[in-house]
Amino acid sequence: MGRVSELQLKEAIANFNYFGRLKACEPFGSGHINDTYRLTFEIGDMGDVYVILQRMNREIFKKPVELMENIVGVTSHLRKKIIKAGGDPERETLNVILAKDGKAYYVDSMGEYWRSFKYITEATSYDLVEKPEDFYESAVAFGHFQRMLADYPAETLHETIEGFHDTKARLRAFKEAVEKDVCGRAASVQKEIDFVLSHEDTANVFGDLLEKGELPIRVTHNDTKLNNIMIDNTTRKGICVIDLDTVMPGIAMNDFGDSIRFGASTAEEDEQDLSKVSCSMELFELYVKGFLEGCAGSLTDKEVEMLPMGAKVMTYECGMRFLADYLEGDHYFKIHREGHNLDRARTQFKLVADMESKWDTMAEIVRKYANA
Ligand code: ADP
Ligand code: GN1
Ligand code: MG
Repeated sequence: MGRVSELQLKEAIANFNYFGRLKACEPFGSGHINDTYRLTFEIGDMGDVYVILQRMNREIFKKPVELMENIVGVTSHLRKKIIKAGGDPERETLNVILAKDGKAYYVDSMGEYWRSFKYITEATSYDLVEKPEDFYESAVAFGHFQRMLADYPAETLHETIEGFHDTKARLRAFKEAVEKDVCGRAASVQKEIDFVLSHEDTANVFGDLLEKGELPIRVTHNDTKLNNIMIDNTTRKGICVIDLDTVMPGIAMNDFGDSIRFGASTAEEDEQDLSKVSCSMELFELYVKGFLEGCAGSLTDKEVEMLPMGAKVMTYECGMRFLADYLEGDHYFKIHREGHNLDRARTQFKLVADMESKWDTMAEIVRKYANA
């Protein structure tokens, strides 16, 4: 896929329904998947307007047209609900800006897909929790997001990444990466590989429960990390859930768990000093409280009971994905330094081990709010 060239960027900008004079164009955010830019347009005397422009990752998203169909469908659904509830649909959901030909995407002359969104103003996406209350608010918003999509026709959603949170399949792919060892890196990370292999039971938990019919399938976000939510700078509420590429049928515990893995960690996802990495029980508790409030009684007893497991499974799965990518030559997640994916994998395994040592506390916290 390669880097975005200036020419390619210019071509994309020229083909969306933008007005005004382009004043600035800068790479934006810290997502690992798409190439995101923030553009600034000056619109006469009305001042500056920002928009988000993204080149979609075509190696990861093989069916970009279907993916955008999902996003248009989901955001239209959310928009109606937000209006009905008296909210602001310009800030509380993503809004797609159409290309000049009326499509929700633009295909450039290199065959790459681009899309654009209105910019959520006066809000911030965080890579680390700055104020614990923000994490609580993000939980309410992610829970509420899931609830707003409870009546979305799931059968109309395309699977944008096959088996995205099929942890069993992820483990099979991991083993293959170890076996092939295309970069000759496996021997140097044997300790991490052993960690993954010794947790096979963690990979099987949800697949087994699903097979037994013990868990409901819902429309879920599937990528609920803290930097995929915009926190309002003034009210500090979780104003808008973004990054809707993986909204698909899934299980509630994964949305809960992915947030814990990223946001309840005491360090950033790529921290190299592992002594700084642990799962904060204070943040875990805030998230449990907020998520259950946001879901507003829609979860079954089994789902609630399995929330801590969601945290462990998502953290384990993500660590395994980072390590597999390291072994395969870093082609999936964007890296910014040598060994970046290995550092990320290590923080995840440290978190899994930490969660295991705090297992009883996590279960107790969940019980406390389940019965509240
Ligand atoms: P990726 O899949 O690469 O993570 P995202 O869609 O999450 O891509 O976008 C990357 C970052 O860009 C986000 O974490 C957020 O900081 C910023 N961003 C994305 N969409 C918007 C938006 N509509 N308004 C403001 N910021 C946004
Ligand atoms: C990716 O797109 P982004 O950066 O928000 C990834 C998630 C991982 C996460 C790890 C489509 O999320 O699954 O959990 O990185 N998204 C995709 O930080 O693979
Ligand atoms: Mg993102």
